[in-house]
Amino acid sequence: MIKLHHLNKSRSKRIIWLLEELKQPYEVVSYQRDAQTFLAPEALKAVHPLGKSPVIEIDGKMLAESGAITEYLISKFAEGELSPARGSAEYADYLYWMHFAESSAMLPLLLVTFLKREPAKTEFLEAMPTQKPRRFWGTSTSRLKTQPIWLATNCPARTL
Ligand SMILES: N[C@@H](CCC(=O)N[C@@H](CS)C(=O)NCC(=O)O)C(=O)O
Repeated sequence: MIKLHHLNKSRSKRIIWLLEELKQPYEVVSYQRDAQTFLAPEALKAVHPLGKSPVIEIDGKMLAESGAITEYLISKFAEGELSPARGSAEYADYLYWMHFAESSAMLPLLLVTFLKREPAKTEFLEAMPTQKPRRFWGTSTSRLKTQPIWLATNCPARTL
């Protein structure tokens, strides 16, 4: 059964909506944000290098990134529904909006959210530019040492 590592007040809700829409059985493992910092608890670092949600366990692997999870679940379970035909003009739009949400749109939206908070509630932001990338690169490097083809096997796009 699919397992969803779900953080309260997070993008992970999108995955719950999608799993409901797809009528797939799933189990939720819940994590609560720290009341002061609003960050995820340490326990989430056991399933995601940066301690982020959503993460799903499916087909014997862990998959993070809400966009990747969405695309994977749709390609596996939607049977041609919920996305246009691959290669169609609509498919280009579908990809655009799927990626826009987490790239061009997300940073300004987050900045607006944080700038509205009192300074005392955004102190954790100062640590992020050093801690998160260090953790990300550490995890990526150790992954590359054991699995040089990191992104996927038989996938020319990995070289881009
Ligand atoms: N690009 C990732 C972002 C994941 C992400 O930042 N998740 C937030 C919740 S919306 C999180 O886990 N924040 C807790 C933290 O950074 O400690 C995705 O789309 O899944």
